Amino acid sequence: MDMQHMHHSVAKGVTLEAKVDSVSHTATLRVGPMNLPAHTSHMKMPQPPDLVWQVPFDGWLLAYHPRLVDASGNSVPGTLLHHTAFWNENRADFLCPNKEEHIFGAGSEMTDWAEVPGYGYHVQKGDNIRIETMVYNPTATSYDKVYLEVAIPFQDATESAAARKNVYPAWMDVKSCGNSGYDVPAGKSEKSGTVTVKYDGVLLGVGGHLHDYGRGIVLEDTTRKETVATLDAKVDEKGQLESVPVKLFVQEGGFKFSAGDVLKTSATYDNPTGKLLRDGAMGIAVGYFVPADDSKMAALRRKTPGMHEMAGMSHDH
Ligand SMILES: [Cu+2]
Repeated sequence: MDMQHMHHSVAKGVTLEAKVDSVSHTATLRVGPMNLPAHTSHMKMPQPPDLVWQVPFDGWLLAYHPRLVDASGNSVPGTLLHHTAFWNENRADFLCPNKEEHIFGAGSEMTDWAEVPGYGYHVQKGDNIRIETMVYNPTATSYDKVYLEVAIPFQDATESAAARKNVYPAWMDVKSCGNSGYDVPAGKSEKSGTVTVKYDGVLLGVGGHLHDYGRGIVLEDTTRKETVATLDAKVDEKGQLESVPVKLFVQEGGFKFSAGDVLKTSATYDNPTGKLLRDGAMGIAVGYFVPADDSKMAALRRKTPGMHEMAGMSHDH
């Protein structure tokens, strides 16, 4: 638990339900139920505890389809999700080895992570996936018994289908390798940070994660002096985030990175509230990285999971 977590009270009765359907090859994770009174900020809302999904198979996770639903399975607006983050506690992140491998995330933008044919994120049976969820409710409607549901199509390693190429989720954060949250001042602002790639390889595509009033993310390879992607957010008339685009390089064979390249991520915000929003912002470019030599990535497996707790390097909030 870091200092940020301590500001929140823990929501009672929120559990993780995991269903693995071996016919449709889909794992469905449900976090809930959560009661979300109207007009409640993420700082005031009781938050779910961290929950852990133990992967019951060897294979690949192929895609992530997040949505918010009520008890009867009807859709609830994505704007109630402040943030969710999935971390593989058994592996270190390839860009920020001080952190666990950050394998999936979503916010109000509810970006659907589609399958990239031929690729997948490799998991081993027994891997512990830690799920952090933060909710809020900026709307005038109260919602009861809300569930975060994430459907994850997978391929079992024992299947006859050809093995997949491994992708490694790349989180390029304006806070570099620290906690992702930061204060956003009133009006227009920009924040940027860098991270160094230590492996040769390609980025298959890039999307982004912002919070409300976020306007855009730019990812640059400053070593090559190239802009990798410019992602302009879609916001509503109040400046609340609706979506962040995804740019794919799969057709071109990926955007090439070399070991030693410095990547710079910049996020812009335009906060119309007239107030500084404490811990209100994140700015992360998110992509899939394919290393030129996959065998080098085996060193990222952790022998003693849980070290992050002691180092105080858990994700933000
Ligand atoms: Cu966030």
